Amino acid sequence: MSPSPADHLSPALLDRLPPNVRKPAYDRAALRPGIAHIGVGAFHRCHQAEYTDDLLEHHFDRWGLIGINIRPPSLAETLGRQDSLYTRLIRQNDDVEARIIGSIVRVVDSQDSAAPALDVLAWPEIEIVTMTVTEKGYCHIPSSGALDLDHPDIVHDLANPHAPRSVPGILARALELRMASHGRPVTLLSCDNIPTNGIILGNVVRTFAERRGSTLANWIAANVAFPSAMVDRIAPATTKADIDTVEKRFGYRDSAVVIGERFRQWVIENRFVGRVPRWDLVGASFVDDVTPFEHLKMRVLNGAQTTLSYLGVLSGFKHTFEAIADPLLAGFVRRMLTEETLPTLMPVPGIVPTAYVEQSLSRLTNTAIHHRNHQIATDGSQKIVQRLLNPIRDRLAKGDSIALLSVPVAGWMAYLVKASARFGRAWQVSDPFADKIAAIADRIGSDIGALVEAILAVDAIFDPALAANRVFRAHVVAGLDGLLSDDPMGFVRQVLAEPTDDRLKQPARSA
Ligand code: CS2
Repeated sequence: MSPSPADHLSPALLDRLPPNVRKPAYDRAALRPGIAHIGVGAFHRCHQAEYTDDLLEHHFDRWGLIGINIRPPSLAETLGRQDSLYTRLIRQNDDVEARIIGSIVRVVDSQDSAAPALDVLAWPEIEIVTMTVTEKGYCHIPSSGALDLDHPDIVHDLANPHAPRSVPGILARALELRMASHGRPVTLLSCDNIPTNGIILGNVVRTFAERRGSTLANWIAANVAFPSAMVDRIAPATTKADIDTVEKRFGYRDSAVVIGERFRQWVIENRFVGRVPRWDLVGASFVDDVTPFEHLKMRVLNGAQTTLSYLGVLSGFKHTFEAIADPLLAGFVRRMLTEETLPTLMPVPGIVPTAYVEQSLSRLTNTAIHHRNHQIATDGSQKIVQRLLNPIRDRLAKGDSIALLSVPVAGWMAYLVKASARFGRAWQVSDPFADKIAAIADRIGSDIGALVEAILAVDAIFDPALAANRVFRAHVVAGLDGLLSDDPMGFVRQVLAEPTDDRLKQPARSA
C-alpha cells in the first residue's frame, strides 16, 4: 500500500514508502550512540550523517549519532516526531533522488542551557564529537586563529565556566566533566570551513582550558585529539518548496528534509584517540595532511561561491546558479581561479587543479540547488581570510598580480557598506562585523580611500602587514570605488579587459 499524502515520515512508514526512496538497510534498534554532533543543520544532515549512514549499511559497527543544537533552530521535537529519520534529497538539475537517513538516533536541544549538551558530551560512550558550528562558532580571531578573549561569550564563559554558552566553553566544560568522572579520551573533529580547523579548535579549547587551570589543560593534552578535516557538499538551507517536493514526488510529509548536490567529499586527518568510525570504507579519506585539500576547496569552490555571492547581490541575482549563468560573472570567476588562485595551491594527491576548477564551476550551475547569495554572503568577515586573503597574501609575497582576487574583497566591503544607513540600507546583512563596518560607512560616507583605510584597519580580519601593502590597498580602493558606482559590472568588465601584465602593479581604475 502506498502512503497517503497526509502520512508523516516515521519508522512505521518505512515499509510503505515507494521503492525509489532508499531506506536504512540496517537494524536501527541495535545502534549505540558513539558520536555526538554539535550543529545539526542542513549541512550535517546532508554530509557526515549520510557518510555514517553509508558506514552503517556497509560495515555497521553500531555507530549511532546524537545531535546537539546549541543555537536555533530547536530540532528535538521536529526530528523526535520522526524518530530522528529524515529525507535527504539529491538534486541535480531535473533529477531528484530520495533517501531516508537513519544514523541519527536522537537530537538534543541545548539553546537555553548548556546542561543537555554537557550531559551528552560527557557520556563515556561518546568517543567522537564532530561539529559544524559555522566559522564564527569558534570565537577565534579570523586573522590570527587565536581565541578572542574579548568575545562576549568567552568573557561570560570564563566567569561562569559551569554554565557556558560558547563552543570553546562548552567543550572545555565537557572535557572537565569527562576528566572528573570516567577519564575516557575523545576526538573532537571540526567540520567547518576554516583553515587548519583542527588546530584552531585545539587552540581555542586549550586556551580556554588553560585559563581554568593546568590540570584540565594537561588532561586535554594527553587525552583529546583535534584532527583537521576538509568537508564538501553544497547543501543550502531547506525551503518549503523542498518539503513540498517530497510530498508531491514521493507521497509523504517530512518536516526535516535536507537537500544537496550529488558531489561530496570528506578528507580527514588520521589523528584519532579511541575507536575510529571507518568512514574511509565509504568514500571519506584518512590522510596525514589535510592542508593541500583544504586550500584547494576553500580557495577554489568556496572562493568562487563567495565571489559570486557578492558580485551576484550587487548585480541583482538571487542564487549562485543565476549569478554563474551570467557570462561576465562566470568569465570573471573562471579567470580569477585559473590565473590567480591556482598558482597559490600546493599539489593535491590525485587531483588535477584545472579539472577541479571546471568541476567546481559546473557544480555551481546546478539549477536545482537554490543557494541564496545572501546566505553565502553571511559572515563574510569570517570567510574571506581563507577564501581570498590567504591566496592574496601568497601572491603578494611573490610579486604576482592580485587584480582579480581583490575584486571580491572589495565586493565584501561594498556588500556591508551598502547595508549602512548612509548608503541607503540596500539589504539586511548578518556578519559579526556588520555593525562596525556600518558605523565606519556612516561616519566616513563616500570618501572611498578613507573608507578602505578604516575597514582595512580592522585587524581581526586584515593582518596589519597585508593592510599596509600598497598594491593591495590600491586594488581594494579601485574595487570598492567601482563596485559602489552605478555600474559595478562595468567595473568588472574593465578589470577583465586590462592586459594581464598591466594588472601587476596598477589597479584598473584609481579612485
Ligand atoms: C558556502 C558553503 O555558505 C557558504 O559559506 O560557501 O556552505 C559551501 O556551500 C560548502 O562549504 C560546500 O561544501
